[in-house]
Amino acid sequence: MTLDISYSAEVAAARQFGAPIVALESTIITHGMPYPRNLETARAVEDDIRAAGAVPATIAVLDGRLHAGLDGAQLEALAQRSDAAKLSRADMAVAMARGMTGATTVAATMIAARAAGIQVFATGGIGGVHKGAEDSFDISADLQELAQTAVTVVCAGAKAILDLPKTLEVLETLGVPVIAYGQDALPAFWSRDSGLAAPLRLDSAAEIAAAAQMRALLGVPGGQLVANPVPEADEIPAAEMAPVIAQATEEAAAQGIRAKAVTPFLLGRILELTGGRSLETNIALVRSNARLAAAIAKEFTRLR
Ligand code: PSU
Ligand code: MN
Repeated sequence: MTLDISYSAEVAAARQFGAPIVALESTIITHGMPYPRNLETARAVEDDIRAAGAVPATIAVLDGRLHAGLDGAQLEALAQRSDAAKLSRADMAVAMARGMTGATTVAATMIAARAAGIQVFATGGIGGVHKGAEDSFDISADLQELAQTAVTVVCAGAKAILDLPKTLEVLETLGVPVIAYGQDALPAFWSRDSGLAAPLRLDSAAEIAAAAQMRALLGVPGGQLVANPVPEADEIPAAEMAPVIAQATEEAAAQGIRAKAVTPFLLGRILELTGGRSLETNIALVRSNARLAAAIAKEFTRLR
């Protein structure tokens, strides 16, 4: 048995001609944003990548088949269904064996991207160490995946709902390069500045692609995390987000929200508490990350 990936027509053509490809995750569609903004955003992000001269490959498991690139109808069906599973490293293979439909997290999308030969992937924010992890042990599988799987992940920083200092410590322990793009501070998803210094900084897509190449040449496994600050016009300052995040986090604890449900719950509550403003910022930052990822994908094709 071999892994049979279903490629969309544009991704199949890009693979054939060696054109730049950017992978996209789908949990942000099914569990990160409400319908219909999730669908509009997924389409806009794909168009941003095309406009930047690369090909988008949205990753998902549909009826047990791993897809790299969804057509319009598949994307719409996924965005509309409320029963899609949230698949990470632990569950993707089981979902495929059972013929299930599910969206891929950052970790699962990295696995799929590597299997499809795609070197770069854009998302909003990765998972990390949750606040209170000393009691809950809630640390996203995304962090381990970055240590193992050679894909460059472009995000806007770890989501600010997390314990960012602890997330940085774990990434350092795992040997994951955390690279702020164009600034010294680590961005914090909705905000440009987390108040923490980023361990590394690069200022061009070419350097980011070259660093991935060097890592591979050194024989070091794993990927790299690029933290691209949300555009200034779209940011919500960290001081404004802090009380909202604190309230949502308290509610999650009071309601006994656990495991995979934590991140979707927090994002949903923060959307309500900000009157929808956090969603607009989330959309803007994903689109900005997609444009940077396309530039990096083009540099990867130059290095080949
Ligand atoms: N970025 C967003 N919205 C999201 C996510 C990322 O803007 O919903 C998803 C990603 O799929 C990421 C997941 O892998 O949240 C993290 O979930 P957890 O904390 O359960 O590992
Ligand atoms: Mn978790």
